[in-house]
Amino acid sequence: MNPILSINEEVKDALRSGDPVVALESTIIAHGMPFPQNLETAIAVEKAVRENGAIPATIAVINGLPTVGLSVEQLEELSQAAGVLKLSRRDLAFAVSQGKTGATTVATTMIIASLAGIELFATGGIGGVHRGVKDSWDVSADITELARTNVAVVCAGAKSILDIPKTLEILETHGVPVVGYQCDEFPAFYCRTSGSMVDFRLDSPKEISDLWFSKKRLGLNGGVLIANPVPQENSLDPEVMDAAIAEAITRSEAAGISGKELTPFLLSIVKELTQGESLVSNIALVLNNAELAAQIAASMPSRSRAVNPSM
Ligand code: PSU
Ligand code: MN
Repeated sequence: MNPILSINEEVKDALRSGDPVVALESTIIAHGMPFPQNLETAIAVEKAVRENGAIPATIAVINGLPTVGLSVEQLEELSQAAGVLKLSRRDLAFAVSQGKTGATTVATTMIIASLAGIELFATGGIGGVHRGVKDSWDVSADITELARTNVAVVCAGAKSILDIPKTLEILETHGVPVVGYQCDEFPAFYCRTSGSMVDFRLDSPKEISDLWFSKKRLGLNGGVLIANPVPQENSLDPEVMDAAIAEAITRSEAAGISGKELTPFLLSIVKELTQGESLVSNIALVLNNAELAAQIAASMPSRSRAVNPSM
């Protein structure tokens, strides 16, 4: 059975001719940033991908149809519509069968990108192992997706709303290589350091695409996580961020928040406590990741780009 996908013509053409394509997620638009910065960023990120030699494909589920390469009208709708679902792997079949509109998380963007034959994906931060996991068992489905789906994900590390050492441990268990781009430490989203080391440091987009190609030739399933630190001029003070995150966790516990609501809740409190500053940093790091993902995609040998035969 062919996957049910809508892929825009430009992306389809690029995939058919083996040109570089970069997938982009939509949870960041619908749930990660306020309007109008979310829409402005979504448009700027697509432009950054183009300027660095690749075709952008923002992904979401629109009225039940997994859509690869959103139009400006669809971006506008996602950026303002109330009631846009947050779709992780668990939620995808429900949304498709019920004709719902939803933003895709890292996990679901990977699934849809992979169905379309896209191998590179840029985001802000991934989900992972939450602090307090021993009681809550809260581990993001992003982790298990990285374990199984063949998409390379460029991120700025993970926010320290997560337990970063445990997140790296479980990535190791699942055999997911964590690459630091021009860095030795795994970055903590707004901050360039986290105290935890990456597995491998690579200093050029070409070396990252070589690693990706080797993984494919070895038949190793799963993703690669590329950690790209926020630009120095946009990084925030780790102490200020730690205090905001500790406060957010305290409030989430007091309010009894759990499950898929937890990440958006923590993100909104951190945003509130750090006011505009964290938003500026967030926008800068997403743009920075889009640029790197496009450079990696553009340095891949064309033959290594998969084209889904069902398209
Ligand atoms: N972390 C961030 N910003 C985000 C997310 C995580 O710093 O926007 C979003 C991403 O879409 C990620 C999702 O895939 O939250 C993870 O949610 P959960 O922890 O419920 O799996
Ligand atoms: Mn969770």
